[in-house]
Amino acid sequence: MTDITTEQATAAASGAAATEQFRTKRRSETTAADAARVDTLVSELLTAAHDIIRRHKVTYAEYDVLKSWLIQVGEDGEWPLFLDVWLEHVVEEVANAEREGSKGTIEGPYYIPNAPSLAAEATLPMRDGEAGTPLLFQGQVTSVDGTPLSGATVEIWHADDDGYYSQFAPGLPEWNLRGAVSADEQGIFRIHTVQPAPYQIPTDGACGTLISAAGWHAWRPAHIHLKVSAPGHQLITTQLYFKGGSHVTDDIASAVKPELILDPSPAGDGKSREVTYDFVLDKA
Ligand code: MBD
Ligand code: FE
Repeated sequence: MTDITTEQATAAASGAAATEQFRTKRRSETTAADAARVDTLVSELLTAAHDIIRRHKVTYAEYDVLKSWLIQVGEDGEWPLFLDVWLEHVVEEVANAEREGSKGTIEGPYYIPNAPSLAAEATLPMRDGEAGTPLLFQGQVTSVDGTPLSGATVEIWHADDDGYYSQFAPGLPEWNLRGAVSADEQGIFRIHTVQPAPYQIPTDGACGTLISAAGWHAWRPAHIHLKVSAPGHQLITTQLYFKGGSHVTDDIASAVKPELILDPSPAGDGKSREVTYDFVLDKA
């Protein structure tokens, strides 16, 4: 074993990586907002905080705890984690309220663009003997009118059997369990991977401190992240979960929807599982 594989995953290291990723991937339309909008949104947020302070007679001791905690979120690089776990689901709900095709859900902090390109039937990059039940995830990408979408891309990323994401935990190959699959002329894809494990958000950083101080749990159900796109269509960012899995009904990030739950069946070989899930994209 090399040094790097024995290194522990820490909140601060994954927080720093998530902060860095965000700086490079940030949606460009979000760069400008007009002053009136900033005034409205920030004023209402502050008024809501003022009301809470009055209603609950917040003390100076509590105010100081809040201040130190906010400072710690920044020092641990956990703003991406905090925001994606506790706010993003409502941003997603508002953004995609009018969509007719497949459901989306939050992106979370661990997407990396430009993953290796893979053929329509492919195995995700993984280590020899990668732990976890082998899973064949297959389906077809169509338009809302039913047309199969040739030229569709299925970007996929997920945690390993220990709940770790490549590039956010030490010791994993760079693109482990990440890929950009080009579907065939019929929009069909067949992706061979392993089932991810439930994900526990880091407990040793500021988000972990909040979770234990509030008596919450730190878990997300096992999930596969996807971005599905095709020419002339709206990109869908989504996640898929597993029926009966731990925390499917109490996701810390509130990102589960009934339409997003897979129920894989045993494959013919007796040791793997397979599931079909089709994506329907709205026109651009
Ligand atoms: C994750 O894997 C995730 O998907 C989200 C939304 C937040 C933290 C970790
Ligand atoms: Fe995730």
